[in-house]
Amino acid sequence: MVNILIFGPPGSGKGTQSVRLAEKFNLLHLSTGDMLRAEIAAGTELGKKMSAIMSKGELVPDEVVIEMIAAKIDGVKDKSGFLFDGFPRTVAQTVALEKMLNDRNMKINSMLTLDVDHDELVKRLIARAELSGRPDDKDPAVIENRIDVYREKTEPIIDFCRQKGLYQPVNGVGSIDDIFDRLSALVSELV
Ligand code: B4P
Repeated sequence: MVNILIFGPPGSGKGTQSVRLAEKFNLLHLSTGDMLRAEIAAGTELGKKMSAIMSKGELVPDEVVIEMIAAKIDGVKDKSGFLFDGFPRTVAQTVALEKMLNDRNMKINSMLTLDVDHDELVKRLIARAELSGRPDDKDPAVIENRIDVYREKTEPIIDFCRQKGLYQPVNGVGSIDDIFDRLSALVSELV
C-alpha cells in the first residue's frame, strides 16, 4: 500500500485533484474536511462543535481528526493505497499518522505539495463561495485567517517531511488538467 499526502494551503486544489487521482490510481481518498462537513450535515454533536471552529477558519483539535483517520485505515481491501487530503495539518497530526502507519507496517511515501500564490488562493476561495455556500469561504477575513493558520501551524510540516526526503513541490497554478498531469507523473512513480 502506498501512502500519499496531498498538501498545500486552503484553496490550493487538494480536494479537486485528490478526487481525480484517487480514481485514476485506485487510491482511497481520505479528506478530513469532507469528513467534518459530513458530521455537520448530519447534525451530530461533534458536527455542531466543529462547525463553530471551522466557520472561523481555525483548525479543529488534533485528536478529533486523528480519530477520524484511525477509524478509516483498517480493513481496506482492493485499493492500492491511501491519498490523505487536508490531513495532516499540524506536526502533531503528522507524527500521529506516521505512528498509525508504522504500527501497520506502512509509512508515508510522499508529500505532494501544491504551490499557489496568496492572491490566487483568495480568488479561488471567493469564487467557490458562490457555488459551495461554505461559511468559511464567504468571508474574506476568514479566508485570510485560514491562510495565516496554514502558514503558522501547517507549513512547518514541510520541513518535517523535507528532512525525511518526502517533500515534493508541484506548481499548483494553471489549468486543473495540467496540474493533474504534473501530479499524475509523480504518483505513477509511486504506485
Ligand atoms: P478542507 O476541506 O481541507 O479544504 P480547503 O483547504 O479549503 O480546500 P482545498 O485545498 O481542498 O481546495 P479545493 O480543491 O476545493 O478544509 C476545510 C476546513 O476543515 C479547515 O479550514 C479546518 O477548519 C477543517 N479541517 C480539515 N482538515 C483538518 C485537519 N486535519 N485538522 C484540523 N482541521 C481540519 O479548491 C478550492 C477552489 O479552487 C475550488 O472551487 C476549485 O474548483 C478551485 N480550483 C482548484 N484548482 C483550480 C485551478 N487549477 N484553477 C482554478 N481554480 C481551481
